[in-house]
Amino acid sequence: MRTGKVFFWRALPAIWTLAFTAVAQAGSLNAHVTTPDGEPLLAAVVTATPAGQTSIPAKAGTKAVMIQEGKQFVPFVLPVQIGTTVEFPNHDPFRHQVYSFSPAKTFELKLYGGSAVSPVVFDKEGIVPLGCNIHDNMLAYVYVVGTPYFSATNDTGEGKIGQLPPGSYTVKVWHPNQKAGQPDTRTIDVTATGTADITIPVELKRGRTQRKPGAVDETYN
Ligand SMILES: [Cu+2]
Repeated sequence: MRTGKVFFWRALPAIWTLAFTAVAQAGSLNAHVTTPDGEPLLAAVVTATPAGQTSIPAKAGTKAVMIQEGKQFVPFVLPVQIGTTVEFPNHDPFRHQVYSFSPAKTFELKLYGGSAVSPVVFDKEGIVPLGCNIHDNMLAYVYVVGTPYFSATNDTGEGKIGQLPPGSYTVKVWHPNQKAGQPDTRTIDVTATGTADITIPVELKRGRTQRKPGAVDETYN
């Protein structure tokens, strides 16, 4: 017993070194996205792109899910990395017919219920607004990004990105109701152990409010 204790204390520095080596390879980014008035902005997408890189494709087999439930898409904004396969399960007891006319991905799913529908591969960066031919109020966005480092903000406006290898990154924020033409990128340096904490104000289009998930946004037409 005594020997075991002595061994533990002697080994302690080595244990600490191992623990820190394991976690010290990556930093993180904690972005706070707000309106110009300081209100937290939910459903904004924060991306961090390593300096000098563009259009990094997702690993083969990367999947994401856009649900239809209560005549709504869930989530309202789904960020995915280029090359991701998205499934569109219908949790409602009636059918939906999902489509997009966007240049980044034009598609139309046949009228379907349950999971009886083919997944869609998003192979081009950009904004893909989704609609339903049966329910005009249904609206959501797939936002296709060219980096593995992204996050959608929660209801406190926070977008957290972990596992960032040390280096320089271009940070960008996007929101569907964002006013055009505002400077929306900045450069940050991520260290091996640190968290980069930044606040990004986003101006919304005139008359547009931020949409709460689960509510129909009457201001968006
Ligand atoms: Cu529908």
